Parts: sequence; C-alpha cells; structure tokens
Amino acid sequence: MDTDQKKHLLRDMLFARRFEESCYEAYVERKIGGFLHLYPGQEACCFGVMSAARPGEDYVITGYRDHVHAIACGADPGEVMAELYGKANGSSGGFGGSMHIFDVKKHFMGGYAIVGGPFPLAAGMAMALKMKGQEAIAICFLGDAANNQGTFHETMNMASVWKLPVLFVCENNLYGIGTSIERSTAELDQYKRVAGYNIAAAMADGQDVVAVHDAATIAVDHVRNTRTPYFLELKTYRFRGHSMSDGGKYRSREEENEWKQRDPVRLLKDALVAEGALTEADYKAMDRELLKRIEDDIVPFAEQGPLPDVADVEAHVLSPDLRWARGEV
Ligand SMILES: Cc1ncc(C[n+]2csc(CCOP(=O)(O)OP(=O)(O)O)c2C)c(N)n1
Ligand SMILES: [Mg+2]
Repeated sequence: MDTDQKKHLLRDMLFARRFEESCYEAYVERKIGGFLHLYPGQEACCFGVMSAARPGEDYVITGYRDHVHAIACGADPGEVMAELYGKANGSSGGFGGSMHIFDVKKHFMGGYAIVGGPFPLAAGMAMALKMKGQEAIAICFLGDAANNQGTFHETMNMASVWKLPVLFVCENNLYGIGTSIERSTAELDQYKRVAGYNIAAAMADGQDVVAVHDAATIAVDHVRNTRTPYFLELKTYRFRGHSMSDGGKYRSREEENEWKQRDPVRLLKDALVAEGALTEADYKAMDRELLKRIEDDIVPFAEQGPLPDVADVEAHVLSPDLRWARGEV
C-alpha cells in the first residue's frame, strides 16, 4: 500500500474515533437516547476491508455497532449523527436510531439489532446480485458471538452450496456483551468454523489496518472473481463497553491496557512517523481539523434538525404498497 493510501486510512480511522467519542458525549448529555454501541478499537477492521472493496457499489450489511460501517460506505456523517439524535434530517428520518442506520443509495443495507440476523440477509443480497449478473459483491460484518446462532450455520451451508458472492467478515473482539469467547465458544479461531462448509477462509490482525487491507484484498478478489463465499476473521478488541450500559466487570484493566497498546489509529500514525511520511505536528493538525468538522458541522446539523412529525408515528411500520401481499406484483 502506498503512503497516500495509508494517510487516507489514518484520516478515516481518526475521524471515526472522534465521531464515536462525540456520540459518547451526546449520550451522556442525554441528547442521544436508546441503545448506543460504540466502535473505538475496531476501526482497522471496517476501513481495512472497505479499502479493498468498492464502497457505494458493493452491498454492505452489519449488526448494531454500525455507525462507522455506514460512514465507510459513503453515508453522510451529519445524517448519521442526526439519526442518532432521532431527528427528521437523519439517514432514516429519525425512525431508526443507532442500531438501524441505513443508506440504500450508498448500498449500506443496515444496521440490525438481531444477533446473527444479517447472515441470511447477506446471502439473499448475494443471491440477487448473482441472479442479476452484477459484478458487485455482498459484505457482511458481524461479531464473534453471532457465529453461535443457527443462522450462521444455515447461511454458511447455503452460501457454499449455492455459490453466492458474499464475504463474511468476523470482527472477533473476544466478547459477546460480557461473556468471553472462552466461556461461550468451543473453537476460538472463528475462521476454522467454516471448514465444514467448504468455504475459503483466513485470519488477520484486526488492529493493523495494512494487514487487514492485504487480507481483505485476497478475500474480495476471491469473491468477486470466483463468485463463491469467503470468511475473513479479524482479531480485534473494543476499547469501550459493549453498549453505554456496561459496568466492565467481566474483563481486567490489564487486558484492556494491553490491547490499548495496539490501538489501530496509533499504530498506523507511528508507522507513518517512522517512515518519515508524517510528523507529530501534521497529525495534531489533522486531528484538530477533524474535530472542528465534527463540532462545527456535524453536531450542529444533528442538534438543529427538526424532530419527526408526530402525525408520522405510524409511517414506515407497514409498507403502504400491499400489491405484493395480494399477489399483484
Ligand atoms: C437473537 C439475539 N439474541 C441475543 C441478543 C442480545 N445481544 C445483543 S449483542 C449480543 C452479543 C453479540 O456479540 P458479538 O456478535 O460478538 O458482537 P459485538 O457486540 O462483540 O460486536 C447479544 C447476545 C440479540 N440482540 N439478538
Ligand atoms: Mg464480540
């Protein structure tokens, strides 16, 4: 990867870090309500994979830890923030909230609260791409604990049998809420679990964005060229709680501090400084510029946005177009 591409990734990851920290603050101030699952620590997974894919063209789906994935697909960060605030100028008009970010134009297909739910949806998206003969692929980002759902096994089998162009990315952060993977899962290496479904698989260091990019390049090429599935496991760690209500009693401070030594943003920044491609002053200036954008543009866009109209409370619950239910389309 060339230096310019690394600098772009550093900017993207630092922006995502600052965006999520801003969400944290807004939640504490009760400007954001409901559930909020933050992403710091895992940024290299999303940006490393999307740097090897075609954002806006490939179809991406994920779970509830979804704000950064939407932004990496090209969703407008102001609209994502406004959605978190429940405002009408949010990406789903304020009706979705944190766990249901959606941007169809950017081919970001959500944002789902049901653990393991996106597996079959990703297979369905890949089936549609196959039937339409399109070059795009489906990419499904999910956590390690999702692999213990029945949907994982059913989807892996069907994706393999039906030869579907889908890339499964497992962001293995070693925990499902407060349960460590050692307590819940017989095979700790997630990529090995798809061997029984005859799916190509690999594992990479999810804290090193260049390693993720390299592994994802192989994975994406495989899916795009062979039109068969691939499973990529990324070993990673979330630096914050599972959601905002997390006492953090299930893991030690020593473990957290050890992983924080491998902060993906700092690792890439240090590598660029060591290469002589960036100075500490350049980095600070970049950070200031990103913070200013968040404080001056993104947060005010969300804060000043209107609330959805109460008269629309039943909108989007059922499709107004029921022709399909009557068998007319
Ligand atoms: C079907 C279902 N069961 C249980 C839950 C409750 N739940 C929410 S998140 C979660 C853990 C998922 O962990 P993982 O897949 O590793 O993702 P991470 O949060 O670590 O990113 C569980 C059990 C749920 N949302 N859906
Ligand atoms: Mg997990």
